[in-house]
Amino acid sequence: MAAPAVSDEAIAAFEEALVDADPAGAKRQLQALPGWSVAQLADGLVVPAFDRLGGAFERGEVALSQLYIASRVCETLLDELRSGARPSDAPRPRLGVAVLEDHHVLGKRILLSVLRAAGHTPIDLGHGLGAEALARRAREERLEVLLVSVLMLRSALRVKELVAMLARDGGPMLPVLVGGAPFRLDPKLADEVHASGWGRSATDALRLVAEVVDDWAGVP
Ligand code: B12
Repeated sequence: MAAPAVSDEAIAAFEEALVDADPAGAKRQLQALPGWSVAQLADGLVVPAFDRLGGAFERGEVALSQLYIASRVCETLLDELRSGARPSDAPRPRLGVAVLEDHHVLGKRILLSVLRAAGHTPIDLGHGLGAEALARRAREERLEVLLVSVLMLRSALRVKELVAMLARDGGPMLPVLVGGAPFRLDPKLADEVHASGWGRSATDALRLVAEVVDDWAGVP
């Protein structure tokens, strides 16, 4: 379900608490939205606050160290919210989630939480992996869908290399789904790097996985 709108004031207050490295203040903002899922909090509060922080960083108003601390505070809070979802008995595709090249891990953590809450058992392949290493891990893990998160344009462009490597291996092509800031900023980018699909939010990942799995089931 899409996140209801959060006021600009609430987003600004959450951002301020993160910049001030004030976990209690940040938690108060999350608690002001009782009953919200991790996906809804991500879309409504976390991503907008970090987009604002990214702008402030570009303008030189916040330091890299503040971004780092802000992410750590947020990671801890989101971990506390993790639902106790148990894997479902329904057959599920083998999913892998990774951050290609860069070290921005918050989106991957949210993605993992949302997939788990929906009954999937995704494999966390880590972050900072090069295209070759990731292609190898994907094959070793016999993945059926690979979800790649990237936050830097340079890393996003590497998806093309990753897809080419997977295609070179022969066998059925592994669907590669992508997401992260570069794809949100340029919706044509996913096609340019030959991704099988892209999503704006972690909730989109659920729809995309269902779509690619359906497409595969339709292949004779
Ligand atoms: C926090 C942050 C950091 C933190 C990261 C800490 C951590 N543990 O993750 C730290 C301080 C380490 C950092 C470092 C750097 N950063 Co930084 N960072 C950010 C910032 C502000 C927020 C990123 C974030 O966490 N957003 C919140 C998460 C939840 O959002 P998300 O990842 O987009 O995920 C959501 C969706 O996109 C989606 N999604 C994500 N993945 C996927 C995948 C699939 C398949 C699907 C369907 C959906 C999906 O679901 C998520 C939930 O809704 C961004 C600005 C921005 N607007 O993104 C800059 C930004 C990404 N960083 C940037 C830069 C330049 C750097 C550094 C190079 C800075 C430096 N001088 O060293 C380093 C590079 C580090 C590296 N090699 O990776 C630039 C990149 C510019 C570019 N053109 O590439 C940005 C855009 C800031 C800017 N405006 O300049 N950064």
